[in-house]
Amino acid sequence: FSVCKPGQPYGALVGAVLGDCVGGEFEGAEEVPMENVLRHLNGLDDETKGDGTLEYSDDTAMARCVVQSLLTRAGFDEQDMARRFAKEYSLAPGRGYGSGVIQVLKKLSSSQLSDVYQPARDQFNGRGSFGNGGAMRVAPFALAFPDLSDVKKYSRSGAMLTHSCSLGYNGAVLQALAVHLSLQGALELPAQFLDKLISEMEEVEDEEASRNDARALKEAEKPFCERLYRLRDLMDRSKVSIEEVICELGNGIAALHSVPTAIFCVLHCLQPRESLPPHYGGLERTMAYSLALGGDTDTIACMAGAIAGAHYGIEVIPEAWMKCCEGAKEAEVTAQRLHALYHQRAQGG
Ligand code: R7I
Ligand code: MG
Ligand code: MG
Repeated sequence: FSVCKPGQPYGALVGAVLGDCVGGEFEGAEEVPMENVLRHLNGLDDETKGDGTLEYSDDTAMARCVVQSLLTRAGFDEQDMARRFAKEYSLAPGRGYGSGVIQVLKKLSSSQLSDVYQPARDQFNGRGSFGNGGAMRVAPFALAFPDLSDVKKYSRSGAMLTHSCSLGYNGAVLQALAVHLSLQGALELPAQFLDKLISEMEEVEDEEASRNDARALKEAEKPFCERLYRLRDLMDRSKVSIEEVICELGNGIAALHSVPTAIFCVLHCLQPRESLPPHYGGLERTMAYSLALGGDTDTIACMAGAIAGAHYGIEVIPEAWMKCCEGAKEAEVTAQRLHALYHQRAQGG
């Protein structure tokens, strides 16, 4: 494995929190003019606003549980993580959770539960959820484990605590891979980054369970791979409209309609774009662009923020943004501790 630059792991977790907090403003909006996005983002510089005025949602609430569980157990422990999800929900149920996952979180708090994966399997007539709730909280897995195979294995299991449909948990695997590769500097070569994601997902989606789910839901044979190929076509075009991105990749609450989209936002914003202010750096461009897509903006910006934050590092994050977003400072501290876990594992400790 290669080693990442100092500020990057912090950038990944903080980027995710910022995306969730700033994206909440437009969640569910069908059309979001770029001028509204820029007005919202400019407003963050307003000194008169208090600290943490933009609250985080379920995306960050669950990611915090993942971080705390990985740190406390020094690795993945499904019982502990499930307990933390349930407890967090019972303490703060109003963070905007998906309407289905609430049932899982309630069942997970039962002391009689013998299999923590069972409530997720019961969702949606036994097929499990394909929502993006597994993917939105997955970044800490990418930070904690040095081996790609561990990142894949544990991000999948972590997602399956609430999302047992392969179109849900494979989205989490894809997002974790993107953050992990970005931490290693893979976005310096965007075409190879995408090739690597495709070759990994070709293998992931080759599994029988994935093939069965894809068939049952009338999706392509390998749905995430198919989207990644579409993403590559979009990147090759000289001009792409917001409408085309939404049409080809989606902006919805399903992992399939949001994880590839978040990856596209990052890749598209690696360079300056006409529609975005020239003084914006790459992370700010990624945030603004993600919000302008509308739909599941908090989650798409959260996932794009994690990948972009891993690439650009924490140094480029505007201080004013750090201040307004609830949980951003805390994410910086916990990312440091997670990164220590990574080093411990990398050294075989
Ligand atoms: O995936 P999940 O945790 O929701 C995450 C989203 C993020 O945008 C958050 O910011 C928050 O707003 O919610 O929650 P789920 O309830 O598992 O899935 C979300 C929604 O996807 C469900 O409420 C359904 O509308 C839809 N969905 C399905 N619909 C039909 N059949 C997910 N799986 C299915 C399915 O199998
Ligand atoms: Mg949310
Ligand atoms: Mg959302």
